[in-house]
Amino acid sequence: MRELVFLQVGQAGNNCGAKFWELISDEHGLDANGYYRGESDLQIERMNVYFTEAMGGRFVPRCILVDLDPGTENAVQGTPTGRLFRPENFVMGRAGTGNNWAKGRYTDGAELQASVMDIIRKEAEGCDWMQGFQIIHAIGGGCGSGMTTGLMEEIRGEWPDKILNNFTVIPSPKVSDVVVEPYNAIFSLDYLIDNSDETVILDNEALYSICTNVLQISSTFGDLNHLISTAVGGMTTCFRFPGQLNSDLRKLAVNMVPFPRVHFFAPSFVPLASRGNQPYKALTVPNLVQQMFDAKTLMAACDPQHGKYLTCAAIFRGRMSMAEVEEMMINTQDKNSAYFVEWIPNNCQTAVCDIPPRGMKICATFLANNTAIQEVFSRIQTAYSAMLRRKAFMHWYTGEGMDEGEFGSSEQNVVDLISEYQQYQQAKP
Ligand SMILES: Nc1nc2c(ncn2[C@@H]2O[C@H](COP(=O)(O)OP(=O)(O)OP(=O)(O)O)[C@@H](O)[C@H]2O)c(=O)[nH]1
Ligand SMILES: [Mg+2]
Repeated sequence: MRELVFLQVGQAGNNCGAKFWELISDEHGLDANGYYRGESDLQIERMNVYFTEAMGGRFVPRCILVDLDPGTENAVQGTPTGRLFRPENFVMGRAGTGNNWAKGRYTDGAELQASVMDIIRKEAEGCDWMQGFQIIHAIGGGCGSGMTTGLMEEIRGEWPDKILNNFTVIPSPKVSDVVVEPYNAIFSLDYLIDNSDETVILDNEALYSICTNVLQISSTFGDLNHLISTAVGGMTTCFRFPGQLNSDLRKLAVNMVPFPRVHFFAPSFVPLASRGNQPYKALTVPNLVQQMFDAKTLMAACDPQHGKYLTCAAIFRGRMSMAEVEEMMINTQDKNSAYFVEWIPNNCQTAVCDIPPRGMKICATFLANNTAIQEVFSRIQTAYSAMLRRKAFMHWYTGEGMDEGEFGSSEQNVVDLISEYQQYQQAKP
């Protein structure tokens, strides 16, 4: 079995992670205590990818829950699936970092790292043939950002050949008013560029627009996290259910990542729907394809029409004609060929999984490796550079032992990545 080890770090990581486990435990037929009550062998066939079968036939998420803020443990335990998690897999500190990346990376977070690694090792040893790690976290605060980078460094050292896949929540002033978020985000991006194999961008700025402009609902964390869980659930469909295409992290990486640093994917999930409110309109495959390529549904604040698709993957779910799906996808690419780089032929992968999520007939998840993602990085870097010019708030970081030089080198790495995207966007065959 190709098992995954899942980590959720910080407040956002744990909130979104809890929603993800709620969604997949339901899709795989588990009740609130982790007992299988499903009706199809397909639900159970790949259960081991995310769950370990414990004594008495109970399925336990292979998940480690980390936060420096001790309140998170209760918050997760209060969710509908709170009892699923192994109590020993909660690692909590004494207090949050107060949005300080350096505390998560070098001081408070570093102190807790050894206990997290012990649990990760235990989970990894219990695996038959682990494929890699998934980490869900935000990079605007201090713990999910700084502590995650520390953990990734240790994981890389111990399992250099395993895939590291991040689900990364990007900060936006529309959702939060913490001024130092661009600092925390750039320090983390610097690290993700060099050490993550696949990073799925979950941009609060885009999620906020989807809620307010498209769905016209409130934009509480609950609303944003619902959208996030649909995308993460959708992307992991091929890992969780039988099928051939992109069926594990490595296959997905091979198809999606043309150059090691260019591994940031913008996801979308269609049809868009708010919590507890499924779309009532009968949908067709052409509807799904049209919405999927629409910038409004993208969970990263960038416009694909400003860039080019290097690669992309679409995962359709529900009963539908494979031939129709293939035809629609090829038509759309032909009509929009100017938006796909010519030098990667067949750069769009399509998979169909018969089983739709609960309450839906058909839906699709789209992952785009599009050069327009540079707009997200530019937005953060512009805010970062304005503050750095005056060395504003720098003392909070140097006070935790961070070197002033790191401010410049982190920014440079992100600036370089932006120009790499630009270069690939303009490259001719
Ligand atoms: N989408 C989403 N974003 C969140 C959520 N909670 C916090 N955020 C965002 O995440 C960033 C802050 O990260 P947190 O996860 O709260 O911080 P942390 O990792 O717990 O770190 P500290 O509390 O600073 O130690 C900000 O940009 C918030 O707007 C959430 O539940 N969902
Ligand atoms: Mg916190």
